[in-house]
Amino acid sequence: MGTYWLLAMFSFFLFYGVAHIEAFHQTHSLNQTYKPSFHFQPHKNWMNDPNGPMRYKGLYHMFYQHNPKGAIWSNNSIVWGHSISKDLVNWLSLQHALIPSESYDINGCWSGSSTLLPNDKPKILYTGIDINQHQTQNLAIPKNVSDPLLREWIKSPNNPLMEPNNVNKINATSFRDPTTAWIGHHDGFWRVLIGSQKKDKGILILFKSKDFFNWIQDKNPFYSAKNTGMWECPDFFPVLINGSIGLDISINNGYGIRHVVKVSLIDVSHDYYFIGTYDTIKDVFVPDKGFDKINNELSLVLRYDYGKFYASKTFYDGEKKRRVLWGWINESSIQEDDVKKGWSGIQAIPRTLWLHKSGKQLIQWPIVEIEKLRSNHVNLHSKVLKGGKMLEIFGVTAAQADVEISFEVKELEKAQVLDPSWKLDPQHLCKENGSKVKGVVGLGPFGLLVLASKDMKEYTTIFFKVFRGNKKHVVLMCCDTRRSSLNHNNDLANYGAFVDVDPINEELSIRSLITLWWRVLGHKEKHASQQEFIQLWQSMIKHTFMCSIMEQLMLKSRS
Ligand code: DQQ
Repeated sequence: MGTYWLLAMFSFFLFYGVAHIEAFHQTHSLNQTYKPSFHFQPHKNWMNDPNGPMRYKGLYHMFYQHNPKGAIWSNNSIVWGHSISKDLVNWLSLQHALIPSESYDINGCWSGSSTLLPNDKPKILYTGIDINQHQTQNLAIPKNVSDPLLREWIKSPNNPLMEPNNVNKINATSFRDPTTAWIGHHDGFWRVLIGSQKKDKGILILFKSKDFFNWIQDKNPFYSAKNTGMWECPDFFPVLINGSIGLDISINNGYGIRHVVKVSLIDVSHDYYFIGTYDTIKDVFVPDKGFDKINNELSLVLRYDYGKFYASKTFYDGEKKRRVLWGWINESSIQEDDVKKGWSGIQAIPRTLWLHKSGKQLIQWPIVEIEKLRSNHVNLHSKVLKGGKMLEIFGVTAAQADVEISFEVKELEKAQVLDPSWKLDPQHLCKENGSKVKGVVGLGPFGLLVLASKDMKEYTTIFFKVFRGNKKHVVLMCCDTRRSSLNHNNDLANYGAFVDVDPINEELSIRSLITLWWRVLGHKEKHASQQEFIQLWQSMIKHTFMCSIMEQLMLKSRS
């Protein structure tokens, strides 16, 4: 069996710190390709956005954008794949829920959402690409609501329900991805948001309906911002000011509730969110801090994730009273390699989502069910890490590991002073302070090397660096994939963000979920066929996408 190495590293700076690590791992003896083993994905072929997740009659449903004909994106054959699960971890794949069949969706059934109407009546709203390549919004309902698997879906004879025309002047190729609908308790109207753009202004268009069939466009956009381009896959939901319990979208306003809008910006491929107020009378969203009006500085807006994570969507899990977040992680390989390995795209491990007690950001944490996968506990307590040294974590040789590590940092006075302009480009700062960069000064980098090959030619680095800011210390967190693969055709980016932790009073913690098939690296690697190599590289890179900055930040902010 191949061996992976997990190392705690402390490079290029001499001082003492203390690390505590906990890891749980599991091996699989299945002789499969090197796909991730616990991330949601179809058996084969292309997958992108998560669509219409929900819980219905005791089962979780997951729909997704899928090309059943191949491992790359297709302009005219995207369907809604469909799977069900009892625990959000183990999935059973069902027949496709929606396939292109009518003039209004013949070129693709694109993203959308599900809404549970009163008395447990699920409905899907989705975008169809019509014969003219225009984007239309359509309804589908289950053929048999007493089937908990909801295997068959019927498209409404009233479709399309919303479409661009000469009167509304909606941009016909930028009108897509309906949100889950919610009901206004003061007027009984259903409401839904559709992502759009007008020139370079991103827009959320609001439509209202009494009966879910006839939808009228509201005169005001629900929210918009200049110079942001097309807003894809919007999401809108309430959060509690105090507590981690999730709320149904139709809760409307009330004491102790804030609202969140999330938009996926096609121009930069990132998901941005805003915490704000939903004005139910004017039917608009007012963010506490929106896109910066003056210089439109996107880096100042909150993101769910600072790695690869796009087109995300949440749903309310009424059974467990939580809001769960799904997000798509795209491949980093070139298309030729995706075709060879026969698949492309995974969903990130689902995360529970709630408002931080400061009210200024959201908290995310992998769903608790993931912990059921833990076995073979490995513990390492209070090790002193000296500058420039690496500490191997023995006992974690499996390709799946759930790692939690905390660093207690000493000698904080040695932290380098932060130039305020650096705050705007943490990614660049991560590159400059990477683990193998010569001449790095200050406090760090220190962190984890994961999936390290024995000869140390390949590894992925997740590290912190502490700076001295104006009034307090500032912590940079990075995930560097530049050495994750020897194949330089892959996208070997490095990711980074400043995280809101105080290194004086808190430990710096990371949780890292590694979920590959088991049989790679070490001796095996040297004799792998080209096909196996491609898969190996993929799998390695895949891990780093799970090195989500936000997930790792959670470990401390959660408490
Ligand atoms: N993907 C879908 C669109 C959406 C985009 C098409 C976002 O509906 O805007 O597969 O990744």
